[in-house]
Amino acid sequence: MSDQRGRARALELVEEGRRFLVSCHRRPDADALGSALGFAAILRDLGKEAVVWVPEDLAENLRFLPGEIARELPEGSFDSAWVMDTASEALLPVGLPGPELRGPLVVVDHHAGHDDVGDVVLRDIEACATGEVVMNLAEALGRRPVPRAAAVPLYAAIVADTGGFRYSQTNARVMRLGAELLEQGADAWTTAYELFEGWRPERLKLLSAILDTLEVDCGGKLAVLRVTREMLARTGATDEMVEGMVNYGRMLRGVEVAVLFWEFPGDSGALDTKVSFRSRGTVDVAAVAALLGGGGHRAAAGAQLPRPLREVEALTRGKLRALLP
Ligand SMILES: [Mn+2]
Repeated sequence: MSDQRGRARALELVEEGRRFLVSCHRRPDADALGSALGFAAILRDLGKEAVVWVPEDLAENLRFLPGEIARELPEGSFDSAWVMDTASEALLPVGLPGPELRGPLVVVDHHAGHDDVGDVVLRDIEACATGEVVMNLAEALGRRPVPRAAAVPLYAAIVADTGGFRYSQTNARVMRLGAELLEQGADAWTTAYELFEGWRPERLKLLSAILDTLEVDCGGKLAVLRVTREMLARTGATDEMVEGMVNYGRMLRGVEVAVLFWEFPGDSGALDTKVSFRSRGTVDVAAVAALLGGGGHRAAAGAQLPRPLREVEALTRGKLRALLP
């Protein structure tokens, strides 16, 4: 089901506006940042001024994405502010200016679980990526095929969220979007290498340490992995390198759900626990994550709790055992 309530208003805001602030959720991934860069390129193609603003360090594997990104919020006001791939108020960029400076806040998204964030919401939960929602918006704005400057970031957005055109939302429509972006200048191997390969030795050593923690539960249907601060210190790996490690649990034949418990520095100075879920599709892990105060998609979701790893693990495994008898 699509949420098209905001579509007419979003198109109006593009047509009426002159200067746009474009951003994405905290700790951006390729869909979030690629959608922001791609949308900004489409706005510029329409003769508008677009500022892409991301007030934090970018993960190393996103640095190949073309387009200028402001770390500091530029001077002046905006006619509207657009935040990509965001379903929750808590994930809005830190320091997002108030309505008097930024204008209406437009949220562009494809997550099923969400709160009421955004004055205008453009959400399509059937889209494979927010990048696809941006391409549909481009179509309504008469900008298809998308301008060449938008092709690399939007291709990265779709490749990342479909796991390289592998996950269940991959279909003929999604492949046609990919084909258009390749025709407009994206490169398949460069993108795949930057997003999925190009690892540092510390990351491979971290993977080895994580695999050592593997436990299989629920008659082979649940794979459990862990990351502690000690493992990160021992291997020299960074938190950023943990991204995607949960996928290794799902690779096991017979596993329906993989879960990774990750000690993560919390706001209070104590350690939080992040929980990452992956499902093969039969179990809705977004619903499990929601029980822990998190969210996400049916097959990929997460949560973060201000409690020690062992406690969060016991709580989570209890909930998963009820779903995986
Ligand atoms: Mn996404």
